[in-house]
Amino acid sequence: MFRLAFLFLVLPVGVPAVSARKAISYPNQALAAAGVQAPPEGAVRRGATIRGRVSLPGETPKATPIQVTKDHEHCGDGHQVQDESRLISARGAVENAVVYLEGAAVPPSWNPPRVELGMKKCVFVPHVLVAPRGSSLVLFSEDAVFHTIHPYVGRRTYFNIGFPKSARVVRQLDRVKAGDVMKFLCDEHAWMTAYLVVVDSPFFAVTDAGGGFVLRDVPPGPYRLRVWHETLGELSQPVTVEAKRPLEVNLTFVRR
Ligand SMILES: [Cu+2]
Repeated sequence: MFRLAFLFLVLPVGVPAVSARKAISYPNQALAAAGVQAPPEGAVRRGATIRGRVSLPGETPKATPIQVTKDHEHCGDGHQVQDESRLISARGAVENAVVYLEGAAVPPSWNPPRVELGMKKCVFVPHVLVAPRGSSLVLFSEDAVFHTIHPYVGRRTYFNIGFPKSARVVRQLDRVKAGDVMKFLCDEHAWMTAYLVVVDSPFFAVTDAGGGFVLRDVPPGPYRLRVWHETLGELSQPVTVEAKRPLEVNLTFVRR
């Protein structure tokens, strides 16, 4: 385990520096697609976009693939699965970090989104999720082998559902609180893990392969930007959003 501190940098910019081509969660877009009411119109009209990147400078040894030890005919790719606990590029980009804005008021009429966690070839997909308390969690299996979805909050079992074959189940995230991290295991396959970070904010994302994230339509105001990563730990820093003024926020884990 790395021992880490953090540095940070906030740069107001006119032109976004981070392209967002893959696997970023855009809360407002996702909510719109799900038919969920957006934040109040006035706030959005004056809102700003926060873009940034999460990184860990320096050389990180390439993760060793995890050996599949059971159900070889269904699981993994070539009897291996990727270790997604520290997907860090040669340039230090940190993928699968959760980024969210603390202190952002959730409008009373705002409906939490539905988030999905699947099982494909004996891997949880995606490996990292973020969702507000009260969200619906859609669980599904595409595999013909028996799985369980067994999430823990700390040492407490949240539920344990068996999936003898392809199926779909919906559960509510109503017995968790902001800041809880749910760890998902499968009792049949020891290598299967996933994480869900519970937040109390409508502005959240999971970083892409370039370490990038985007939070759109953030109303003006002071906030704290928080980052959670499975193996690197947590970062946070204050940010102040001004009306229609884009922010670039780069958050950097440091080894020591
Ligand atoms: Cu399994």
